[in-house]
Amino acid sequence: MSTERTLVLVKPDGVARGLTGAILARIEAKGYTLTGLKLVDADRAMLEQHYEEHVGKPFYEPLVEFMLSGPIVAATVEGQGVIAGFRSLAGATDPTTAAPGTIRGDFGRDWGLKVQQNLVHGSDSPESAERELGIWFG
Ligand code: RTP
Ligand code: MG
Repeated sequence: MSTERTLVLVKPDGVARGLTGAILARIEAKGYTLTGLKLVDADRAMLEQHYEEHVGKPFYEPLVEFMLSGPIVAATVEGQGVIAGFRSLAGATDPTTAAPGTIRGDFGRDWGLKVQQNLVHGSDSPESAERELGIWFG
């Protein structure tokens, strides 16, 4: 497994609930390294690029609106196999079904249909990571 880098976002719900530190602590405890970190007020153009794969899906517009609703913490995270590794730490997309022990399983609330409020984002492939890091860290 090679050293990789990935984009992690603590979404507006995670920042608003004061969970940024707890989430970053799990990343560091796992042995991954934070190599970039900032608080960002995203704009629509960035989010349209970030979520381009989801354009046209029913959850797309509510997702973009949610990501505009407050500050986001953006992090560059490096480590062996960190792309899949962070997604394991994050857990399943829907916090109502994410396993205990994961970020979404432990901290995610049952938001009913508001699946977008799942605390974190992590890139899903090396190609996505490079593309997304370009958007958030330019
Ligand atoms: P992420 O990209 O945020 O790391 O999460 P993911 O890969 O687990 O989920 P993805 O399928 O890429 O979806 C991106 C984000 O869209 C919201 N979502 N809502 N049915 C729905 O209402 C729905 N499905 C997805 C979530 O915020 C998800 O993280
Ligand atoms: Mg995704």
